[in-house]
Amino acid sequence: MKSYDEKHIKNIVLLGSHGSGKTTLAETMLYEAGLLTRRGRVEDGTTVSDHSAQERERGYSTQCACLHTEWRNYKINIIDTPGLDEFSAETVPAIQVADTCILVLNARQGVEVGTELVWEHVQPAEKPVILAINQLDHPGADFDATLAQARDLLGPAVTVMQYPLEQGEGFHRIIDLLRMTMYVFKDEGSKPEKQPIPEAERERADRLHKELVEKAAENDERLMEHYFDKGELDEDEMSQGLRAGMMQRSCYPVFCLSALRNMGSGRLMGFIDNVAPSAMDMPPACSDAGGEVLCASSGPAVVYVFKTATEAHTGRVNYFKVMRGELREGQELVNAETGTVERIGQLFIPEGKERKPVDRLVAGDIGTVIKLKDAATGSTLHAKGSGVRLPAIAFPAPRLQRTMRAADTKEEEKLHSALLEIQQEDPSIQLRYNRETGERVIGIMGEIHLGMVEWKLANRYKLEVETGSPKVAYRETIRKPAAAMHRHKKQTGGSGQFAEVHLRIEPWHEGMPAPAGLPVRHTEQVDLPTGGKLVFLNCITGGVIDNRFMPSILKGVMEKMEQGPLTGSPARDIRVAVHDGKMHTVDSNDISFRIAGLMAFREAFNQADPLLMEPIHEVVVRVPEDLLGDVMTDLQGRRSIILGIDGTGRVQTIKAQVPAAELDRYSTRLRSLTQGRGTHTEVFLEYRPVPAELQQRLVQDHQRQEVPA
Ligand SMILES: Nc1nc2c(ncn2[C@@H]2O[C@H](COP(=O)(O)OP(=O)(O)OP(=O)(O)O)[C@@H](O)[C@H]2O)c(=O)[nH]1
Ligand SMILES: [Mg+2]
Repeated sequence: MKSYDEKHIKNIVLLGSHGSGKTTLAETMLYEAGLLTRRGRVEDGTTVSDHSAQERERGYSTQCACLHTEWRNYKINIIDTPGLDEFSAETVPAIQVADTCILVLNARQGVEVGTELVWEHVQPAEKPVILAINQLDHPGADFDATLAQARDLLGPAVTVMQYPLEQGEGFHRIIDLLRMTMYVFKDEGSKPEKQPIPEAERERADRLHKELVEKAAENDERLMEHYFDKGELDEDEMSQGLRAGMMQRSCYPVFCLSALRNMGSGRLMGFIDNVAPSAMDMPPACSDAGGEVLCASSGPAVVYVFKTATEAHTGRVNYFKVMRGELREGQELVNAETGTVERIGQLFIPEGKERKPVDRLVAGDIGTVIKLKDAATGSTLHAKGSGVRLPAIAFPAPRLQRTMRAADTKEEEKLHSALLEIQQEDPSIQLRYNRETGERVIGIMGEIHLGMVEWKLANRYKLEVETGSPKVAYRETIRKPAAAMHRHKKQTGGSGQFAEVHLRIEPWHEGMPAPAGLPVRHTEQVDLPTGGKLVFLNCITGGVIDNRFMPSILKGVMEKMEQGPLTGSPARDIRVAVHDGKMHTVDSNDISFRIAGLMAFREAFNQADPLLMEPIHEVVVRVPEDLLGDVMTDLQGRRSIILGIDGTGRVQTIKAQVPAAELDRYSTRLRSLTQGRGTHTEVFLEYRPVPAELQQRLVQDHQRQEVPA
């Protein structure tokens, strides 16, 4: 393979909703570039990009794949990403290393939920964007509607470069407004014939061409003057103006395609080759410290890891972009996060599942290396002494929480380390141990994502796991003051126990006045580990209880608050005033007062109109407008409060507040309600009282569990 410098490398990422045709387009690009003599098909599992066993089994992409072509004087690195939102941990980092984003729209579906979600990842990256309206050969294709929806979502920067003369089965001609020519494709596609624009189309094509010239001119003053002088711009001038517009993101060129029938992809490649910016044209990356990392082969090396995979027989494989400098085998780089010194082994360039050895990689290029010690997705590796660290990647929050444990308890340790390794590949996975419920909880993006994790555990680590619904994190508190006393007495020979505690409890709130009629000798404010406050007052007079036993009483109270009297859920926001008691000179000790404190608190709690509270989540659901009704009905059946509905084009967004207890596996339900076209996010909002009848049922369930059968 020829060697390319940073001026002649272009990195493009294919983005778009599930099934929009990205993998088919990538395959067609390789074919157009002459790297394939035959195009594979997604359905047959024969594409270069969808190479993993899982992808072949499922018939869609589950991870990003790196390919490359040589097109005229450029090396074009192509990153094909999975459209399913559950795999956005693969997509987000790929956007970081791309120079241009190709947003593929399915002309059948127009702007989809998946398109909106991808767009939310593209926007903050501030990268040039090209729109590819694909599947124009499909009977349901509607170019104008798709274009209008794209304008709704992306705004006036949407710039028409081409339009199809027909759509559906008969699709085979494209009017190109930059070259003012008509491309006519034979059935099998590939190299089109160029023909003059038919008379019947002249008026429309001229009008759109004029709009395009003005769009190109507006991005560059010199061009604008030229345009005012001559009233026209030639193709090169327009290309300059369009590139400037792409860099300023005031211009998103729109191309027409049928990737499946290989119509239009050659022209798109040509545009990428002529107009899209190279790695070197891109603005410098910003380091954490605010420094600039210019894409140039001179300067100390900086490498950014955007993908990590674990392969059988090879182990860890890191995919990276050289952000600055050059990389050679044997070089030593420092991991900016961990400080680990990594010795770079054999360098490769990725080609789907294959990789080709190379002896050096220049700035702007994409490569892989195996067996690094602890480089993970999002890691920055830099030359010793240069201390550059690129910003960490913000991965989307998990949408599904499941408990996970090894089917064989002896394998818990093994499961723990296997999950940590899988998390290195896929940082969108969240792992936590819930001390309150004693559960390991894994946060994933959805059922398919969970299936991928289980597949890796079973196939790579030979681990069988059991998953379940995490317990809802209820909280308990009280609604009115109450008082109780408890005498703990055990004086049946040997060391006795004696303690008597009288206490008063009240609902606590910030700024509440001191308790009436009680002298407060000492106040202890406790921020409870499970949230909320305990305010513990020593109101003892006359030394009826020695100060040294107050911490014991507090311990007892906290023990009971940890597992509240109602359902064993943590209690919060209570003020306890210990105002009287008795002690015994010999038999009073720590344990006696702990028990007396615990019991007195429990008795008072049960008389204080105890309340069970449940976590309420703020939920944002995105659905195609034609499915809004079903999704609303389902949501209304979950004790939700609908805050509002709004939307752009065909995607509607519902904002609601829903009890967490009603959201178990909601992402799964939504997937089936919307055939995978809807998605949601949820964040904890606050605690609210549980409805009385539900409280009763939960308390009874708890009591049933408490009383051994
Ligand atoms: N008619 C028609 N079908 C197409 C075209 N492009 C892709 N398809 C079909 O659409 C389906 C999805 O294509 P993919 O290339 O897997 O789509 P994708 O965007 O990679 O999907 P994800 O990997 O899930 O993100 C396949 O059945 C393709 O054959 C096209 O231009 N026309
Ligand atoms: Mg795909």
